[in-house]
Amino acid sequence: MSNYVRKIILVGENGNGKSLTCNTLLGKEIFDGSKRSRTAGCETCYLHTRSVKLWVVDSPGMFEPVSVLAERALEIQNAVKECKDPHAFLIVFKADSRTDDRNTNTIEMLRLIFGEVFFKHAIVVITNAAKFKSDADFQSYRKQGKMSQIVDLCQGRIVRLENKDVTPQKKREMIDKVFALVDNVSRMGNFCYENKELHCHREMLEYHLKHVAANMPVNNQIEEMKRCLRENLQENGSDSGYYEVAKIH
Ligand SMILES: Nc1nc2c(ncn2[C@@H]2O[C@H](COP(=O)(O)OP(=O)(O)OP(=O)(O)O)[C@@H](O)[C@H]2O)c(=O)[nH]1
Ligand SMILES: [Mg+2]
Repeated sequence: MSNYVRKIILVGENGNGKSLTCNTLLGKEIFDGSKRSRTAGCETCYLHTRSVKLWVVDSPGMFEPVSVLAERALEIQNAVKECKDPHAFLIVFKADSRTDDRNTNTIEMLRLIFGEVFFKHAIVVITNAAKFKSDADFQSYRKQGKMSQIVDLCQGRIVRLENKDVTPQKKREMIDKVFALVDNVSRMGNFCYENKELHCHREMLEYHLKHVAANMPVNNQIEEMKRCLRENLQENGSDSGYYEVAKIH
């Protein structure tokens, strides 16, 4: 067996099924995905069996508490401290998903937390896949509204996953699809996420946490953070066109 350990970080909005997806990938009930539980900080699990070497990081939901987004964002960024050189990020959405605006905000937050390079390693995962009545139903979901732009941003990588009530064989097939995408994005472990400007993102989030007004609407917080990050990156001598190129609206 090779030394390749798949390193995967799960991110996304609250309650979309990150913790249960971790459990599905691990094949074990490690993380609490019960109805009332909310993941509060990053949690890691390393699995080493005869056939699988896997490192999974579960992260807290993106928009809770909503009062100051930067607080959660800093916690989510800790995932790359806990799991250095990750191969892939799974952006978790769910089949009966929310409005386009929420999806767009998720993407903007991920860009603010991890930088544009994040999307080179990102895979869209849609949980609650049993809700799709057919393949055509899934195809129309992935083509609707902002979802198609998000999938394009992730270079077409999308997979559906049902974390409950599926046969072991079906579950195995879904897991294999996720792993195949992880292997593809990481070129069998030879290509890892790295962002030399991550400190600019962290400084911006720390600044925002200290200075943002507690009741500022989410969209205004995001705009404010983008402005601040642009300044930080420019001061750091980074590519100044960064945010103009990256927008998905
Ligand atoms: N039917 C079904 N329910 C799911 C699926 N995935 C998650 N759930 C349910 O959705 C709820 C939230 O799942 P979690 O895994 O805790 O979601 P999370 O993204 O970790 O939530 P936070 O930690 O709060 O951000 C739980 O009640 C799960 O049982 C799925 O594929 N199918
Ligand atoms: Mg969770």
